[in-house]
Amino acid sequence: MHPRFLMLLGGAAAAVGLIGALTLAADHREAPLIQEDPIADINDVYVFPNPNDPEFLVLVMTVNPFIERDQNEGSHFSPNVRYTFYVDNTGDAVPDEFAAFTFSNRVPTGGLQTFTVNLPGNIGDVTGPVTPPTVEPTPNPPLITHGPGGSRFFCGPRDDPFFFDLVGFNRTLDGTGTFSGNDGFDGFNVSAIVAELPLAALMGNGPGTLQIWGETARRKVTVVRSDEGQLVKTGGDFEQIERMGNPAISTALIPLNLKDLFNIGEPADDAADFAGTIVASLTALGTSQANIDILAGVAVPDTIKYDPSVPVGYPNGRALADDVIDTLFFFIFNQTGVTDLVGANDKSFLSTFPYLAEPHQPL
Ligand SMILES: [Ca+2]
Ligand SMILES: [Ca+2]
Ligand SMILES: [Ca+2]
Ligand SMILES: [Ca+2]
Repeated sequence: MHPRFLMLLGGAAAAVGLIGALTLAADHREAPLIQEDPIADINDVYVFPNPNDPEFLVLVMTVNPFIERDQNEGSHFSPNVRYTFYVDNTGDAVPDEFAAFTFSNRVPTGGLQTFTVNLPGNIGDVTGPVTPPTVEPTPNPPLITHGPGGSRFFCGPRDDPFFFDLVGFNRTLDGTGTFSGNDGFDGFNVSAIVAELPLAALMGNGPGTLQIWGETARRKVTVVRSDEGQLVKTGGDFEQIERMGNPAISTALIPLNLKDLFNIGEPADDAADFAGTIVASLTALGTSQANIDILAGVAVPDTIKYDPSVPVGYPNGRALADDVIDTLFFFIFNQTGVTDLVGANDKSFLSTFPYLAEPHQPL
């Protein structure tokens, strides 16, 4: 274990290995290529039941990390990127259902950007408006689109629900400080996609535990000159940019030279392609075999597992308020009580759709 973490533990644990270049945010800017592509950068994926009606499951994907309150106008979605939730209900980490969001071009005259999402079960599409950002002190109210079967959708700017003492973590690694409990994500916004879907439409006839992950993909575009001498854009297939299930797995446990590869991988291949790497990272951190086994069950494949018959709480699903980093620390550091001292988001979550707190606004 990194000597600085030994200090945090009062030197109680045995020291082995090094954290090395370990960095940690949930999944914000975690890999070299995605750092240059914030509009397709998945920060986090959340899976939790509607707190007022467990027959509905809420799926959240946040992108566009670290939007400052004065830069809210940057909160939008790319018309060239597809944002997808995949759902496996047969236990093989191969998708059985999906909900894929695509977006219109932004209208320069102030019209609303729109989204289109297919409904799981292949029963059609829903289109609705993206909630626009505003520079006013009060955010625009969330525009909620209702679909068949009680489904609901929101796309737009929100407070980043992730919380973690990122500076304290890096100072710990550098040997210049420790956790101070300051939320490094305090005051930042993200672009959020929230889908609430009937649980029955996702469950199929499988074993009762869902596996869910997010993916971004961009359409390959070719620009050619037509016979008339005009430039014509032709759309090709979608190419995967990033995928994400669990918080911090790629960020913390996949080495830098493999992060881009991990992002274009498929969960069904994770056991073959990345389990050895993840185990080696945990071993280097000093994680015991018993805790490695627990974390492997969470992170390989990199999907969020959710059994609706058990109360939600990471790693069973992931609710907005779950202190996922402390949960991961609990197992990584052998259940010794390492904490970043940040236990909650800087804003209160809503008890009603779209659940995420409203965005921070210019003062
Ligand atoms: Ca990411
Ligand atoms: Ca499947
Ligand atoms: Ca926040
Ligand atoms: Ca924490």
